[in-house]
Amino acid sequence: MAKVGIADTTFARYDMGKAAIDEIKRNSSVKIERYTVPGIKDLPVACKKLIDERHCDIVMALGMPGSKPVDKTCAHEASMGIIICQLMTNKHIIEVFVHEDEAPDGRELAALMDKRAREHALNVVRLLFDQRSLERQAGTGQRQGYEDVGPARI
Ligand code: RDL
Ligand code: RDL
Ligand code: RDL
Repeated sequence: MAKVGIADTTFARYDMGKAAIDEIKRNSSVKIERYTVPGIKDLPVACKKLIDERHCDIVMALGMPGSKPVDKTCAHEASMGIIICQLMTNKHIIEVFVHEDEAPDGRELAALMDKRAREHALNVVRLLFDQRSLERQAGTGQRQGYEDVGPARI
């Protein structure tokens, strides 16, 4: 049975890990391994351990960069680590970051975090079991959490 790793943080203001797990379970039968760490800079090694030690086939890295400049730097560093981990392990890590300042208030932030986590969870199921469905969506302006932008036309 395929195994999906869920790496998430206590820094985030919404439980995106729970939302992602719920969406994955609704749409597939896979085993889930969860690893919660304090913040986004701790995600790369959590992902690597999920792959190397807990034998996950694919991982989701869920986190919330704060709104201050230091948090944006932190997010960039975390992303670089997550990308390096993918190259080291040759496994996909779907990064689900929601920046705290993407939404005007806590209520909309929670809704955005829930929706982005669920939409990327579906991307994980597609990457595992139905890559052709992603191929069919190529060039269609998909977004996660927001409305899709749609294709540009000549
Ligand atoms: O290793 C412990 C911490 O350094 C680590 O958890 C950091 O990711 C925590 N952190 C910051 O130090 C910071 O300045 C976080 C943010 N900003 C942030 O915006 N989002 C986080 N963590 O999840
Ligand atoms: O791993 C899942 C996503 O994190 C990954 O697909 C990103 O490349 C998605 N993405 C962003 O998160 C973003 O902030 C993209 C852009 N911006 C972008 O400008 N163009 C993209 N993806 O193709
Ligand atoms: O143009 C508006 C948004 O698409 C843009 O701000 C994106 O960069 C928002 N975004 C992130 O900041 C991010 O860290 C997105 C993702 N991750 C993502 O995974 N998927 C998105 N947007 O559609």
